[in-house]
Amino acid sequence: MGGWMRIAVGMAALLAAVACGKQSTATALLGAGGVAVAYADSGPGKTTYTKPSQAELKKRLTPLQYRVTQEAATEPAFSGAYWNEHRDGLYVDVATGEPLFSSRDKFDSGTGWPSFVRPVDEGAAVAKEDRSHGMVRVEVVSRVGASHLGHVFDDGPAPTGLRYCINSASLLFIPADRLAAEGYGAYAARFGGKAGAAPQASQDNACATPKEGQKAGCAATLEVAYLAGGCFWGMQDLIRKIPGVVETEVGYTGGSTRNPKYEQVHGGSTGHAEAVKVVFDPAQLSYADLLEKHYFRMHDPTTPNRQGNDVGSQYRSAIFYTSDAQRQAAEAVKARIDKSGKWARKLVTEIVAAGPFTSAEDYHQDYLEKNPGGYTCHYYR
Ligand code: MHO
Repeated sequence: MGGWMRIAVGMAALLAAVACGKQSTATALLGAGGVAVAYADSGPGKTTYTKPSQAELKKRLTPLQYRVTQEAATEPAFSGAYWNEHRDGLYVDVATGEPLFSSRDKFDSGTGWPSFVRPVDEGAAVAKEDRSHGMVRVEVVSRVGASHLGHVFDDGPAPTGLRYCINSASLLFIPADRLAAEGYGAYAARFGGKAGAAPQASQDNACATPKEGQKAGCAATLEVAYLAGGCFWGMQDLIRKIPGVVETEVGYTGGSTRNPKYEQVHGGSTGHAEAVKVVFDPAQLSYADLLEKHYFRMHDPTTPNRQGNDVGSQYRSAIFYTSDAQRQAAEAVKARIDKSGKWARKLVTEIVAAGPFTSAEDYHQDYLEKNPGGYTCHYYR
């Protein structure tokens, strides 16, 4: 502990053009050539983190985790596991396990991405210049594994004024009471006692409210769709295979209770629909094509509260849009199919705004992969 050797690489060259248009604290994290500072590998706890090979990472990480940490993709806002995580604990690099951020530095930024005012240790996250997507931003990568984590902006709350805007998909959360068991015992002391007041979110948040003519700083490169069309086992099994789909997850949405369980949804009284959350790459697959070439063909969109033998509002046909562009595309596709005469009856598919999505129990995830030949009523028509 202590004695963190700080090796400044070159002189601190400050870049003028950043997302906020002024010389910023975030930019000051950068050093010459965009390589800020390197730190000797000594710190609390384990110090021997290594980056696994690409082949190993491909095996160990989910496709989304791989895309984000190794290829610098940005997950859709409000879609990840941790933007709404409020428990005490440590966030580590999902690729290497190296400690990155503490819940004690986390705040609700309103952006839909987990946000922190600083890394858990000085230098645990390293700043790099990023000129992709027509913006000049300060990218944040992990120190050992160089995993892409997100970006840092200078519109954060006290005490640092920084906002580390991080992808959930690059993180693994270790709850405070699991630290010792997971090999992070050296960090346990930091979570003793009551958590102090969380930093207050800044009102001037570049991601939530980009300035006129300015792209949103956190610019997601991936998009998320929430689709319901009957038993989610069969829906997920077909959607998973569509080129451009990065990740799927089954769950419940569109209901009136919080954190529903399968039995409650199956009873039909909560109003939830069995749905598939689809993270996809819009550069490979447009939302309209996802609907028109796949979703509307893999189920019968004309049977109210019913799909095959499954009857009940949890089996309704419904599209939960996450943006106005999605709403418009969904309405246009639905009208086009109605007009085409493909179906003898009118489409009954609901098009409604997305709300909370609760992941279904593990045994429902990828059910037909775990149970080949299991029940499904979905096929292309
Ligand atoms: N008919 C199936 C539907 C399951 S789906 C996950 C069953 O009742 O097992 O609702």
